[in-house]
Amino acid sequence: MRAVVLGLIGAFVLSGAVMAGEYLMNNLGRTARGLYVTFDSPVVITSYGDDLMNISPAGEATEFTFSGGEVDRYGGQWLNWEPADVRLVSYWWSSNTIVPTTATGPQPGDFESAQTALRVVSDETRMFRKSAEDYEEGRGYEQAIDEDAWYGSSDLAKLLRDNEYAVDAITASPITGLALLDDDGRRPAVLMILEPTHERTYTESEISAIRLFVSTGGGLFLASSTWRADEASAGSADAIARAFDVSFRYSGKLHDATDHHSDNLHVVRVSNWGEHPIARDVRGIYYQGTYLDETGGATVVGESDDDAWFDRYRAGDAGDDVKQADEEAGPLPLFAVLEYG
Ligand SMILES: [Ca+2]
Ligand SMILES: [Ca+2]
Repeated sequence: MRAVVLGLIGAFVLSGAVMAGEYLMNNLGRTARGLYVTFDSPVVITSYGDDLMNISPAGEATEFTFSGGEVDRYGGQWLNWEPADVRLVSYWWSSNTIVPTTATGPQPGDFESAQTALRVVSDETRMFRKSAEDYEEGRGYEQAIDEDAWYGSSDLAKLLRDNEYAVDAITASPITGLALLDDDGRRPAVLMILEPTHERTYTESEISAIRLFVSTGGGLFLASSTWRADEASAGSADAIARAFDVSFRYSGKLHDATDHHSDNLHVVRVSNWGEHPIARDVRGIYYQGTYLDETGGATVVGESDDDAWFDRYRAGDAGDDVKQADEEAGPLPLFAVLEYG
């Protein structure tokens, strides 16, 4: 295959005086059915082939989609364009059948990057600011990847970086497919949404963008602590989860009287792990939050003990650390993995 690629590049060089060309390899890891390319100035695609037979639009443009066929894993699509000095800036493959609509045009978020790096983007569009005494200008936000106070996520970011991941944050809403791209037009491997705040809920268009990101090959790491009856909007994570037929239990917090940290019955040590690769070598995690109410098509990979329970928030309190008869008992699902799209 490599020889074929080199041969094609050679052909492009020979014809480079009047037109430019590129061979784009499908490195999605599976069969592709659509390709989106974008240039820094308008071009005419003078020739292309052979696997994706349809091009849209037909004339001069800066963005094109190819469809109407299949490209095997590690196969590719070649294309030539003119003028030759225009640069192809980015491209995405899709495993889904692409039906370009002339009304709105293809959206880059509809496509998977051919260049997905080991990059994790943390959602910091809705950071919760700690109280005044905890706050320093430019800092003091819960779960911020640069925050090294106890409520920050700098330890998690460091762990990811130590394992070769690049970690950065999206800070401006709305979340869109384009907003997740880096400066080179590459999509991240994973979008991380850790405990959305009490502030603004996620809009329908953002949730659609997140679902599209996942259905076209992106990863989503979604976590929720908990939320109270009088803080309904803090259930933002739940609205995202429901887009994948999963939900977080409302208004309460997991407790375990026999496995917890220090005196905190609600900081539960979780030791029951399934066989999934994501749980491999995991022995214990301290966990604070609600549980997964509906798990839909997801595979539960971590659950509580039998003697854990869901301590419900009652009117005016945040639970009483005592199990009442009507409170759900373990085992309760806490971690789940869903293949989607
Ligand atoms: Ca226990
Ligand atoms: Ca209780």
